[in-house]
Amino acid sequence: MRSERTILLGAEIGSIVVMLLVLLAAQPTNLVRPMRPEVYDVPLRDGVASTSQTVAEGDPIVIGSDNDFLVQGWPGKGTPDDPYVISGLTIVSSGICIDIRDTSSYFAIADCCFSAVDDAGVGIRLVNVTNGLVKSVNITSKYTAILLSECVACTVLGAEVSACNQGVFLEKCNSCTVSRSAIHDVPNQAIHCYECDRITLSSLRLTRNDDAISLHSCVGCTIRDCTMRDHLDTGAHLYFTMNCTMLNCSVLNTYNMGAYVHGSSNWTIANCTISGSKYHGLYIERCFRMLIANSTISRHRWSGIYLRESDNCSILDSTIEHNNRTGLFFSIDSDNNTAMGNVLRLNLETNGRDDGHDNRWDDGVSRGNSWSDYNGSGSYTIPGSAQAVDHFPSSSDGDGDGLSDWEEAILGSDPDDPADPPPSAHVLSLVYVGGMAFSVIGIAVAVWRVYGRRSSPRTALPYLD
Ligand SMILES: [Ca+2]
Ligand SMILES: [Ca+2]
Repeated sequence: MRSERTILLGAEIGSIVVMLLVLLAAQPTNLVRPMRPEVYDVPLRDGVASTSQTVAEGDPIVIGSDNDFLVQGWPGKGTPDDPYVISGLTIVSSGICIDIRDTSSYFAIADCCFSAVDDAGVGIRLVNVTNGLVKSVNITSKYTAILLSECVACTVLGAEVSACNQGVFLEKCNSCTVSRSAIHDVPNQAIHCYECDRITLSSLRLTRNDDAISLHSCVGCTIRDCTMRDHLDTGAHLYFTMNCTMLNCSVLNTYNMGAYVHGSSNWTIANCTISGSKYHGLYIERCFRMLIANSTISRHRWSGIYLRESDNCSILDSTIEHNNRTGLFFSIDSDNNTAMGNVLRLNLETNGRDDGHDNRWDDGVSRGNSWSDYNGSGSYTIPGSAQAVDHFPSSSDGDGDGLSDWEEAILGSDPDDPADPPPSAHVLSLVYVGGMAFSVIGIAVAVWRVYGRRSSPRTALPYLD
């Protein structure tokens, strides 16, 4: 293949120069226009399937300029509608299997397999590349599977990476995407972004790596619809990053923390499930203006959400349950944070703790949090040196059977089992609810007598239903 390209170079250099001039004249002014949509249409990788290639092994490919695509005879025109295509190759090499730098032509590396016999080298390296697409590749036993450096508008789609030392590494990249890919059994980061801007990581299945996703000194990135599980260290490791979002992600069974956020600000973490880590679920340290919303943080060996030296953060409408230590902890020097609309239940040591200053556990009007250890009357004082108070607490009911978690704790039934309460507990609960109703009616009558008909007594009437 290499020798044919050399002959091509010798025989057709003149016409290539002419073609190149025509091509340059035809280059679109918008260098980051996406390729035609069907180019991106690949199935979601689930970490099991592999691309099957039957082509012969080839030599590494080196492209050092746009001109090299032409010189080496790759099909295509380098445009969004007709990108250069490097496809159907299997390359086994200790070096860099495909090495492309300093190009802005549109190209696709598709349906290829890259590996090494000695776990060395890089599968695909793109340096100073704009408009590159890596699609449906299988990379095993390389030191680094895919390396993008100083790239713009490049996409990795449908990659399967396994048994490499490092998965996909982006440094100083802008507006690049890694999507619909599976990375597993990588003893370092599956995805690592360093000094990147507006990177999108979506629909990734990341399993049995060290860290699943690591962002360091990044801005404006999105992590969406990703599953990170069975990690040797941390699921999402977010270090000095700003203005980023993590949406609809699951982080499960990590050996260290589910997510570790340090020195970062203006993050939104929403609709996420972080569960089953051997340390804290979500550890937020020296951060500002973090928003955690509509998420489930559960079953961690230590605390569910732990803020340290972090200010102006909001934890809203989340379920924080079954953690071995504290459910939600505003620890030392964590000030002006807000926790509201959360369900804090069955955390072994305590549901909440506040050792900071000026943190709010309600909206000051009507909305606080639901607690499994709230008995249904009065306010709820959060343990800790702040002596913070939820002025509008409610009782949580994890299984939705109408008995609060607190009542179930008294009755001895299982607050997570909707089949509860058992018959004996039913009797007890009837006695309990009946007694409460009796008290409520008595109070209501007394209040009515004192304040007259226009006063509407606030009662626990739902218990009578
Ligand atoms: Ca219940
Ligand atoms: Ca129950």
